[in-house]
Amino acid sequence: MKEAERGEARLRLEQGDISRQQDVEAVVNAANARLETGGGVAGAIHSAAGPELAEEASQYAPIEPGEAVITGAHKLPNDFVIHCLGPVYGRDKPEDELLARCYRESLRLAEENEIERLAFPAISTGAFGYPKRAAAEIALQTVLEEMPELDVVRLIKFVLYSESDLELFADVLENAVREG
Ligand code: AR6
Repeated sequence: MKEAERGEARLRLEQGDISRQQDVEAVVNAANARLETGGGVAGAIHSAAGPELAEEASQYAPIEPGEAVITGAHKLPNDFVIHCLGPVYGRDKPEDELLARCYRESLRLAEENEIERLAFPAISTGAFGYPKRAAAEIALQTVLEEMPELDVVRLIKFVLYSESDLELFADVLENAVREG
């Protein structure tokens, strides 16, 4: 299952590169605490946005696991970047709560900034080592729970990098919707 609805909001799973999303006002960055460029999502977002992104973000650094901050998107085809620091698996605890907080905080910032459409990557599932299925369960459950409460956000995309990650998220979404 690649789509679900709750209240007036729609959730959609796609395969792609988070730094090339034309149809959303905000993209979420799987950030590091210093809000600098890095590998994976952060590397793609910072290199597409240009050095002004790190310059703007530096005023908010360092951030804590589970925390999110918002900046402009500079050369990206979006208006905003929401930078969220996910937990490092096995180090930042309780990791499930910290990961859920990332998604909730990002949605809260989207609402505050009148963002109707945003895209998430699979936070913490790369360099930070969070097992993908467990991370997908938390990500999708948290977003599905929040969706009925949203006043502004209408579209939440998950942009997964590989076909196999897309299939994994689709399987987890089907189970989450079936279980209520
Ligand atoms: N678009 C969408 N997803 C991607 C992309 C992309 N361009 N590139 C990788 N992924 P990661 P984390 C997937 O490591 O685990 C950075 O160096 C990837 O396959 O980006 O939260 C930062 O500076 C994986 O499933 O984020 C931090 O230090 C997922 O995105 C640290 O890594 C997240 O992988 C953050 O680690």
